[in-house]
Amino acid sequence: MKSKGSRLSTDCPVEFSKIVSGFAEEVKIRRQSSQGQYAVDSHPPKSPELKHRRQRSSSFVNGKCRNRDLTLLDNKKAQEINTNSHGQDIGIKNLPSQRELLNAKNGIDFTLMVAGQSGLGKTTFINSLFSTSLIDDDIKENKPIIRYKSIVEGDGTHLNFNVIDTPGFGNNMDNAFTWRTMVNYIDEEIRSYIFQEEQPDRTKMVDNRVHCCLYFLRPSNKGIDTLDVVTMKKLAKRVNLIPVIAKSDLLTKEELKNFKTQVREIIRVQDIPVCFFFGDEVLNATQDIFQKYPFSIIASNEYIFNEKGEKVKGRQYKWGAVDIENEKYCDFKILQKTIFDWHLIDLVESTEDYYEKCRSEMLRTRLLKARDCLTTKSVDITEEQRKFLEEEMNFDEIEENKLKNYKCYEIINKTVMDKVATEWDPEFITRQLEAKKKFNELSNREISKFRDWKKSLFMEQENFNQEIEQLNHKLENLQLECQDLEYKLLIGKSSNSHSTDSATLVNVHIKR
Ligand SMILES: Nc1nc2c(ncn2[C@@H]2O[C@H](COP(=O)(O)OP(=O)(O)OP(=O)(O)O)[C@@H](O)[C@H]2O)c(=O)[nH]1
Ligand SMILES: [Mg+2]
Repeated sequence: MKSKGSRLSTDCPVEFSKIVSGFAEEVKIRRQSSQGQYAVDSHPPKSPELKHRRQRSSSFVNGKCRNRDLTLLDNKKAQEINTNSHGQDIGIKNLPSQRELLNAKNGIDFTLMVAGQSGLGKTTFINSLFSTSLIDDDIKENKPIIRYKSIVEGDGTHLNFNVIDTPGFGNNMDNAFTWRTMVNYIDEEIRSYIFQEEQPDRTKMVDNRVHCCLYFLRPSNKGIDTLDVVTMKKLAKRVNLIPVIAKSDLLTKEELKNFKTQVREIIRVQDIPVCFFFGDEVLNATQDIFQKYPFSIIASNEYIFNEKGEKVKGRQYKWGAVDIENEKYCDFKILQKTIFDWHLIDLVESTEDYYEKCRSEMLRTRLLKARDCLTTKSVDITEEQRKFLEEEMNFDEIEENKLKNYKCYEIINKTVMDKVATEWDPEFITRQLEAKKKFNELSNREISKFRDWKKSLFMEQENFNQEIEQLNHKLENLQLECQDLEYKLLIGKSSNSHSTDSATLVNVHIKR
């Protein structure tokens, strides 16, 4: 694993991992209750190390790290931009420190999702991270997705930390589409942020975009469930996914090693991208994640005494105890540092890049929808407006239009264009597909019912026809019998009377 010192330029200036773990005493974790109020868990400072950390300045704006920006400016360049063409100071020397203050004031928004099948210790892990019951498992809300908000304060800045828990995942009888809830949630938060940015008042913007998803895998020696493979595939395209092996204390050292290799192989073969959004510029600096995953973790909310007699978070067994923060036994501490110390900024910035792509795609789609409306004439606009759009707008090079794009929004009513956002909404599409599936099932059922019905009608008709034929046959026989009888009767009569002429008799017989 890379040492922290080797990648100072992208390191998070505040060691949030120490702050979030209960052993950094300066911690203030404010949990947001369902009523929107914050409860404060505060720990008075004890360690002298905190003094040192307090002196380290911290600065972020929209997830940008001060250190990273400053390394871009060498001294000469800084001198140049501080002075005008006559070499006079133009007063922007203090810009970095002003920016630092501003950044520290804004804090940093970070959202972590924990996903994976039920009972693998997601909730326990989050509570172990914070050494406090951030997630209250006694309050059982019957929801597939629950967001917990907290503010972690320290070193003159703060972390607006959100945890997305996904309780009960994979507990249904049919789990074929259970991943949809998480995927929809992630997509929806992106859309919601785009929508917020378009509002006139952007001071109250809430950033719930998911920056990282820890996917918990069941410890086993039989590979990964199909449900996990499918879910990871879907999530990995939308969020920085980091697979972790849950409850790794249930495997022996050898089993764990083999399982890690198996997981890496499955992930490679199935083409599941880990931390998909990391761009080329941070790929080298983030190699530790790619070399280390899947992180093996043991979670616990209990405290034990280690061999040195120190009180530590750990699990007690009949045969002994495990300190979960000891890197000899699991990667809990390394994962905590990876997320909060070493790659917090990378996770936030890379998500920002993904967001930019989504935003640009969505706005582009709106303009193309406007072109469709124009060509299909499905929107009511004046001749003058149509002329403007047809002559002035270049739909092939949207960027070239600059402010004309805005005019296009104005002319083709935004609601018309927003329709496409709904139409492209994965939830809408899924529901539409479901409705279509249901409709097809229903119509297939009715069609087969109708076929059975038709078949039985045909059979009945066949039976009737046969009956009719038999009756006709009987009738014919009866008629013949009648004729014979009548004939016999006439013969008998004629032999008795001799008077009736035989011609009439024959005539009657022929008529019959
Ligand atoms: N052996 C072992 N048990 C663990 C570990 N982590 C959690 N557990 C136990 O596993 C059980 C389930 O843990 P939870 O944290 O509730 O699991 P979850 O993933 O949140 O489950 P759902 O909320 O149902 O999705 C609890 O009894 C935990 O004490 C671990 O690392 N090792
Ligand atoms: Mg849980």
